[in-house]
Amino acid sequence: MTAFTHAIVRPPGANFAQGLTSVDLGKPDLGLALEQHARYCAALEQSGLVLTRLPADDRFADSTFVEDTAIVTDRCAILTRPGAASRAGEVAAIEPVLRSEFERTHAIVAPGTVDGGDICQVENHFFIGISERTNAEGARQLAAILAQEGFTSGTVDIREVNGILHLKSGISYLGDKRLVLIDALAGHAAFSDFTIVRIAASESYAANFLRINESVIVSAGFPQFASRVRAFGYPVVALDMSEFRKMDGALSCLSLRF
Ligand code: CIR
Repeated sequence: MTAFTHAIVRPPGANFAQGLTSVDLGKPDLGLALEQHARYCAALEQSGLVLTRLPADDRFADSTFVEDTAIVTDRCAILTRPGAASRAGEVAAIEPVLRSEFERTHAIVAPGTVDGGDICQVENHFFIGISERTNAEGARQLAAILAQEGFTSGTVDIREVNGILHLKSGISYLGDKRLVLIDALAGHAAFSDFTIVRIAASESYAANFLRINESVIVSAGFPQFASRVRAFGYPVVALDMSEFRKMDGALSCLSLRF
């Protein structure tokens, strides 16, 4: 399992509620979102990570979802080119930080688009989701960069999978060869080498979680999944993500971990 020592985070800004969303869960409460973000940062620190805390950036309503702007690995960082026009400027805003933290950076270029939320790392392999945000050309460029850095990769087309924005809305790696998947992805040939942990349809939001060093950080409110993770022997930390969920966000979206 990849060991993590650092994470980059950015709190939501004053216009957080004006960001993109495809769900109908009401407007987020900024005060509560900031509290939830603070608890998220504390949980990352308790898992052993040193945080780089960027200031809120009111130019971009979705900029708290820093995960989409880059793919960070133990060898390099890859700047993405987000698929939503309103988010394009977020990459330039984070680029200086990534250039200072990483010796080597690469970038996805037009006409490729990639959102970091579509990229799921499992040891030295990357699953690349083709979605409404990540196109085939972006996936091709990313696969070539990853190969150059000594990683393998493969694509998973999620355009026909209902209810998920990004690949990682439906899949996370628990470690020890266990992949947690929503039902719609469980039969995909790309995952046949893994022990599949299926997530109940009623708990599908919980499919996005964070395994950080020894801990597993899950979204609060999904007791079946939390008890399964505990039964595997991992310590579980549950965080309320209600305000980020209203904007299509989940645990992984709020940080870049390396
Ligand atoms: C968006 O639609 O781009 C944001 N409102 C949510 C992004 C969530 N990011 C992620 O899953 N990595």
